[in-house]
Amino acid sequence: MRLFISIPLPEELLTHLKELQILINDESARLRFVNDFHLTLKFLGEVGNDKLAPLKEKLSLVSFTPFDLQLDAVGVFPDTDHLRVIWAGVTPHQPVVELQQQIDAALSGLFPKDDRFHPHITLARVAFVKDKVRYNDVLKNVTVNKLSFPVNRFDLMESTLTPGGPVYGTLFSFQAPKAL
Ligand code: 2AM
Repeated sequence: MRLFISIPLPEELLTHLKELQILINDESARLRFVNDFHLTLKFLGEVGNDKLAPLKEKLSLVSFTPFDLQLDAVGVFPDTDHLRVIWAGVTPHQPVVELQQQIDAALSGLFPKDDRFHPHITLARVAFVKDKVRYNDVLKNVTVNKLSFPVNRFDLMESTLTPGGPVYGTLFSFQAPKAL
């Protein structure tokens, strides 16, 4: 099975992320919009059934303090000259990066470490760009509502590839201990 680990997002945020998808849409680029938003912490790829129990056990040992994130400006991967992924940012980076590093450390020996982690919420993947200057301008003019949301859980997700695009399902949730 194809697995990844991500932070689920609250309903109020999803509404605004859908609005952002409308704002980033322009005839200067052909986009493939995602219809299931999440903040990916680690992509695990194809994982054999035999690895599932140790994976779950190691993830259950990850302990983190709940934190708040704020939605931030729209950005692109890899850069404005090569537009492949359009995403919404989050701030601050530090608590998400720390959680990602804890997960990486917990899974060392089972999965390779991620050296480059940049927290983001993918809005769309770019099929092709007709006018790069114009499209970068469109992106620059998108105003993001800097909504705050709590992070107190991460999920082990399964991605099933279908002709209509990937379908995601939650296998297990890992809850942060309740704040005192
Ligand atoms: P992203 O959209 O947040 O960038 C499930 O496939 C998720 O894993 C995707 O949403 C993607 O996160 C992330 N991912 C990271 N590396 C990937 C890869 N090599 N192939 C597919 N998905 C990957």
